Amino acid sequence: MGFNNILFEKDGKIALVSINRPKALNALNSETLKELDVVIDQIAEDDDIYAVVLTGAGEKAFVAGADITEMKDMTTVEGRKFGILGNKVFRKLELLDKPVIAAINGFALGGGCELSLACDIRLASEKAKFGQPEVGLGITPGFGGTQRLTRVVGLGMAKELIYTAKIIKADEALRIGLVNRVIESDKLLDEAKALANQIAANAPIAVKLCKAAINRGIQSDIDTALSYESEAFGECFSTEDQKEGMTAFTERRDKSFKNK
Ligand code: DAK
Repeated sequence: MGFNNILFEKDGKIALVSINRPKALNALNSETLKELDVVIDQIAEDDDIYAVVLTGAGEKAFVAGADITEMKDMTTVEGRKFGILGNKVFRKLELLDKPVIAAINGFALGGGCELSLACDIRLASEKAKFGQPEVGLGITPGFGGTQRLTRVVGLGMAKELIYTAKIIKADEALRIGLVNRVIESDKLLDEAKALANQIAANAPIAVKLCKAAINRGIQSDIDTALSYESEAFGECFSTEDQKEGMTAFTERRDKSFKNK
């Protein structure tokens, strides 16, 4: 399927997805959300993709939020439909069984900040700016901001960002733990791809099980969470890659994982 608002390419074992509406600062309209939904399904079904980099096309924005022009005149029913679609797509991304790295190259506001929060790892360029401006528009964050931001930066910091609607720069995002690191703008994509390739060099099923255990465990009490880890650990022993990883170690040779 061809996309109007998304660029999708494969590079070895990684996929690069770019939200591609630079004239609207990559704002998420319904069509873009639907295309993102399709691309996530394609990635999920492709056994040769081990990790994903998600970024925004153009110089200025990762994603400047949900599309205000489209939302402005929505009826209650349309607004609800739009919210359900966005939440479904963001959750699908969060649950995708491959790690997703957000390469945040500019504005990540509202739904854009929330999109980065549905990714596993956030890398920011020096030009990146973050915020949840929704209350200034008369709405609440609607794509998980009140929940995922709180889990990443903590209660006090999330409340300050959401209640004030202020926009923070990359260095402040790093200080509060919203991003893992800040990178020179022209090196951002290469570093994000290098990180994705570093992940892709490991056993993909083990990485997938780690993602599921972390994501499920963070919402559970410690005993339940540790049981997820035990389950995941046990499951690894049914894979060829576990045999390969350990045999390669004992034979002192390079390993070759097959995603099996
Ligand atoms: N939507 C639509 N168009 C946008 C946009 C957006 N979010 N952000 C920017 N654009 C468009 C601008 O209208 C402009 O288009 P033209 O006028 O050239 O046609 C073009 O992108 C360039 O923008 P600017 O001219 O404004 O560029 P500046 O450098 O001057 O300013 C800016 C950049 C990022 C500071 C500014 O564009 C801005 O403040 N943008 C809006 C940022 C924002 O407020 N984002 C949050 C959107 S609200 C829910 C579900 C979801 C949500 C809420 C509820 N439910 C489930 C209930 C999510 C809400 C949001 O994300």
